[in-house]
Amino acid sequence: MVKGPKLASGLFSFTIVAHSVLRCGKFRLALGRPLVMGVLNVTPDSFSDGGRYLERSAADARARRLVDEGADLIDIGAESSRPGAAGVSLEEELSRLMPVLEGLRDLTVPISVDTTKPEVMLAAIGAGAAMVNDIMGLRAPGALGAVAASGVAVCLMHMQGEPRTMQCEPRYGDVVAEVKAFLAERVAVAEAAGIARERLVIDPGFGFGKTSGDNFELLRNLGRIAEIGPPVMAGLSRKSSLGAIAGRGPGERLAASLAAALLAVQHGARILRVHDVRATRDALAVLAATESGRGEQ
Ligand code: 9MG
Repeated sequence: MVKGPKLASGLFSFTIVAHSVLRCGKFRLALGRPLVMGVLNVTPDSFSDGGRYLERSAADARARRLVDEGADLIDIGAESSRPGAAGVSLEEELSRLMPVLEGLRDLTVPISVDTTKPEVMLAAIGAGAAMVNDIMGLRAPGALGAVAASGVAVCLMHMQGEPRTMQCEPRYGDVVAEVKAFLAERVAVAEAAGIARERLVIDPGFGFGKTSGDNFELLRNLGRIAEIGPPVMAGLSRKSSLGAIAGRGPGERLAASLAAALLAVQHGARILRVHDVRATRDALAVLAATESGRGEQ
């Protein structure tokens, strides 16, 4: 039930809205309000928090802090996907990720694993991960099969090229139409492989083989991506397009990230992938109060 505008009688109108649910392993996440996914990189070289959480104890403490701050999910990545990053071996990725995952089995929110490797997906699901966040949209051979039989959620993201070279010369005719067509095709492929729609999330992949202009064009047109059906995830937090607009380095992009997060929700995003969970929850609370009229009480 959603509170609507005040009527002439002084009473409020109410509308019954059927909100969808994201199936995430043993979890069911209601999508009635925007969800916040907290980022945890157990890498030496991620663009924002690289090197800070390589120690298992530091990663563990960070994940629990993100939950305390209000994260609905935690996304753990053990291979950097920042522009220019080279891939890591399967062994290296597993050795960074698995001890952290094992230590977080008791976490009260779903853990998503940011990986493109089917072997990592399988190991992570075995260790309790409830979601796979794949910047390649399950295009690696074996990736569809690795997740299909499980009940985990999957984020299918768009990327032009690969992290090492993707920002060299991104080029589109119509970025929104091309990203939309790609994601619609990946949703169809995932469903045909047996991954139910209630397990799917789509993501235009801000910064992944896109110019700053492409990113803002996508943000402005997120509603067209949402027309595909599954909930849309937006990951703009601390990214360089925001730094370029605000003239700030990665550690100074909080205000720009919050602005982008609210704009993403207003244009149709249902999940925000962010570094600053508490601040994002506060910003979302202001948006929710504005939209529901709760601020009047
Ligand atoms: C891993 N990673 C980094 N940025 C991302 C984004 O914008 N979306 C998703 N799904 N994953 C991301």
